[in-house]
Amino acid sequence: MTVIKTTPFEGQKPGTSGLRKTVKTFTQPNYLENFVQAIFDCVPELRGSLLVLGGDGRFYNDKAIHIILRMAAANGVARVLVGQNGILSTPAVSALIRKYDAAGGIILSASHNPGGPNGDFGIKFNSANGGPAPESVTNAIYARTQIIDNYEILSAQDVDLSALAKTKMSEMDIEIIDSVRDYQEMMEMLFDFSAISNLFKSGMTFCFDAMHAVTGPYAKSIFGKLGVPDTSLINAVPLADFGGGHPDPNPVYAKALFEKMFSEDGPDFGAASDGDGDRNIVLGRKLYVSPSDSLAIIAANAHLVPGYNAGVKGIARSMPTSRAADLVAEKLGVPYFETPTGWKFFGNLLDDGQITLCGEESAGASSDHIREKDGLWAILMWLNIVAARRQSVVDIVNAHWKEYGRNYYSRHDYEEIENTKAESVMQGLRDQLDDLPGKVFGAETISEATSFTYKDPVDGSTSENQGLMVKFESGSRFVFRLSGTGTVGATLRLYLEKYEPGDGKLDGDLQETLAPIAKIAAEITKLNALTGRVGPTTIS
Ligand code: G16
Repeated sequence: MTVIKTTPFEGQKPGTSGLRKTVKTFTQPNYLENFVQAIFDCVPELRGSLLVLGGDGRFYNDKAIHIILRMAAANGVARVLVGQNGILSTPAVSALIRKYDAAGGIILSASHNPGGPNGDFGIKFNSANGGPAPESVTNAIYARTQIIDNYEILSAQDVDLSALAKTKMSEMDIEIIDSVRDYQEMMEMLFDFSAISNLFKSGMTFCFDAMHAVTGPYAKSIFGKLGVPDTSLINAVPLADFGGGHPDPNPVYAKALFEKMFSEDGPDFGAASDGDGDRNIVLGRKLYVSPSDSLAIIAANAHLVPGYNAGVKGIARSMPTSRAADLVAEKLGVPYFETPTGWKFFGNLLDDGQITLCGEESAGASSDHIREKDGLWAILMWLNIVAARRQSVVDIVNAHWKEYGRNYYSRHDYEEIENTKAESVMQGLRDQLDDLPGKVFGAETISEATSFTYKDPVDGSTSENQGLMVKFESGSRFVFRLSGTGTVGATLRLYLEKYEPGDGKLDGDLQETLAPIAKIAAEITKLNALTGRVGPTTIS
């Protein structure tokens, strides 16, 4: 074991989901090592315990795994489960931590950010409950990185990650495990695989886009078992640079899938997942189900699925996610919660048994089966609901809107703008919050304008400055927030929502319907002038 002297790097503060930086930043000597040592220093429970380790297969994944294994051995970890070829999706890591009572897991991923030598890399630590480390832990890790002066590492040969085998590195046991098996077993427990495979037997056409990211092998195995032909799975081979694309399942980056689904003879059911397999989107013929609606529809139909036939205890959504799921919770008579953006904020509610389902506008949904969002789980949930209701995705969405009303919803992203410009938009709005209520803009009157603060109902901790929200008397609203996952400049997100009751106009054009709210948001914040942009870079 060698103790290497090091000096702190600035900016090793985990964002919305772990530390994400460019590959160039991560591959500087000692950069990864400092952060990993900070994890071992701040989570002493890892000494003598089990650690789960894997990533989404992006560039630098394997090299980072070899470094972390040598550091884990030097820091007294007893045993490590590593996904074959270093591959584990984020939900699979969460499931493994829980199943094998690990003290935690390290996931190497920058999620939906692009990969390759000129792309991004990332590292996240998940705690013993399987979920992203809470802010108390990530803050401690950051503080440690700012004073770190050495790290511990073993001199050892690289382990063969390609063969399923047990081996040792000094005193530490290492097991290279099948990346898919445990996760698939869990899915087979939760869902009615025979009902879903009957759907495919009866001729339902399907397309899943793995975006050359981690879910390729999971999809091949799980959908293969359901009788889906390989030709229905596109971009299913994980590549270190995701084939040059952004593994972000949205209309811009999953263009091939959207074109297929919106074509004249497109498939009945479309879906995609992201870099590390925690996000999902679902599409019907010529219909993209917004993630906010997806959560609501899953919640309204969960009782039809074997793993959830006991009913839903409660539902949580992140603040910028639409209120569609709240309406379902109200009807079911169960509690619902509004949390800040970031999966870690659902952890306490799930651990405390207050909620069964949770989700976010950023293409994330999951349940209490693990402590991460879970892309393939959400897609299987939809398939099971389609099988149980014997209705298409399009019919299910339309029936839902008729029953609950439609929350028209869209997110406008202003990407890679200068930090100072993004901050001036936020500060400008923050300064006006007290004066906005009562102001009239065309047909809309502002009823409330706040900076979102969350008080965790389980541990009482408070998280401030979690986005700026402006609500109207009509029930419409807009939210501004700065992304916590980007690596270049700032990304300003504008979330737009307008509610239309079930007997109102449910088939309006999404962007046209939301245009008046977008216009008010731009007017109040002087958005175009302050950002120097004429419009958003991505609309989803
Ligand atoms: C991460 C978190 C999500 C969160 C999203 C928001 O997603 O895990 O809980 O909703 O970031 O991103 P931003 O801060 O850019 O709006 P992922 O899939 O990138 O890990």
